[in-house]
Amino acid sequence: MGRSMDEIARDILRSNDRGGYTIPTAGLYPYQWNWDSAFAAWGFSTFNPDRAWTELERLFEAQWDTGMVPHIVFWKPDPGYFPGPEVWRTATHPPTSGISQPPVAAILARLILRADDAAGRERIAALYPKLLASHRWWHRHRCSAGPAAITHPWESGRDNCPDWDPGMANVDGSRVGPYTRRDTGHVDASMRPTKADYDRYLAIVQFGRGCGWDQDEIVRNGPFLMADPAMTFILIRAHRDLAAIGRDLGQDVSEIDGWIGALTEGLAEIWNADLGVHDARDLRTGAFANTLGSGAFLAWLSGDVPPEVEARLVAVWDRTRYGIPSADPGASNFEPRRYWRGPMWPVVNALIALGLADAGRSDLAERLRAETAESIRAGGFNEYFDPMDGTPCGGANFTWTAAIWLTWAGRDAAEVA
Ligand code: 9WN
Repeated sequence: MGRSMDEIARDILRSNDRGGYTIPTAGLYPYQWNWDSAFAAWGFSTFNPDRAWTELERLFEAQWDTGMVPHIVFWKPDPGYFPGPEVWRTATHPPTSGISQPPVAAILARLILRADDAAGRERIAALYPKLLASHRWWHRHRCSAGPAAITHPWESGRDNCPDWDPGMANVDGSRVGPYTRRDTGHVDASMRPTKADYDRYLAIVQFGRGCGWDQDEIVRNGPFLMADPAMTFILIRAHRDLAAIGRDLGQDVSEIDGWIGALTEGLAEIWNADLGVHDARDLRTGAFANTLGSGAFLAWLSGDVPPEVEARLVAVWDRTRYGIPSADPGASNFEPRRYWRGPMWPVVNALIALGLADAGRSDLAERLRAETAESIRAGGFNEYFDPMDGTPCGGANFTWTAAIWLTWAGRDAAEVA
């Protein structure tokens, strides 16, 4: 008899384990990534709670003195990935990148704790001040415009989605000098960001490196600064979860409550009245991206979604066969297999479903779970999928797809509730 999907998923987590931290997938992504690791922890919590906490602890070992949790931790050199530590040059130990990634750690830590409170009591008490420092960093360095902003498309975790096109148009990528990409040696180039994207990604890194990763300077004068609805929704939800954890630990959480209030007010800055949803906005020019993709669907994470907004979102979802697309299939720039310019990402669906379930939309949450599960069952534990025909894309044996299978997609409705 063959192995069950659950067994395969657990094996993927174990085989991507590099000794306390988990890589997203062998070859393409050989280091520890910030939000991938938090999802890995959630996955581990279904069969090894101790290992789940270790994953988060390793990630926070790389936290900067400023509170920032970097987006990549370069624990061991690996020539298979570009740009590596020699490009970022952060002067930290361990070497890391110089930007962050969506702060899902508090959201997932709370779920991990809920699953096995006894196993997590001491671990969360030790982690709490570090989580608090990272949230304070987000408030201090990324939220001064009201909503949460990103200083590099990689910071959003949704690298080349159309949301960043207006900000990327301001970036001069013509002077970055020669370099060799590694991603296209692992995955078909047609599924990856373009060379023009990479030139600009590197120009933004070069600016950060040039100012010694001074975050005030990067926000003030860096080549790219965009407000991100997805990050704003995630951060509101993460603040709420952190406050709940803090209250349980007997802490005063009024500072966190203040951040939640400020961010919620900040949402008004990214309301695109023409589109009728929250939308990415270039903070240098004020221009909206005018895109409707999975970022807008994360609204459910931060609270209830009015019926007219829900109708607009669901109309986009109805254009696909397999889950929520990273960009609207009805838009002329939709590319169903090019990374974040259209594909469906199981891990993002899992986050959206958390919001849907909490908002009492278990019908939509179950539809999303079933469509995600169907694509993974048919195609394997890939990084992402073509939302129109379910073709598995990107890296195989992917950690976060295995993790969300074990915690969500592979559970039926009764278990998930
Ligand atoms: C840059 C690891 C990461 C994810 C991101 C995803 C992709 C990296 C890349 O892979 O980004 O951070 O090189 O393309 O976009 O969400 O965390 O899985």
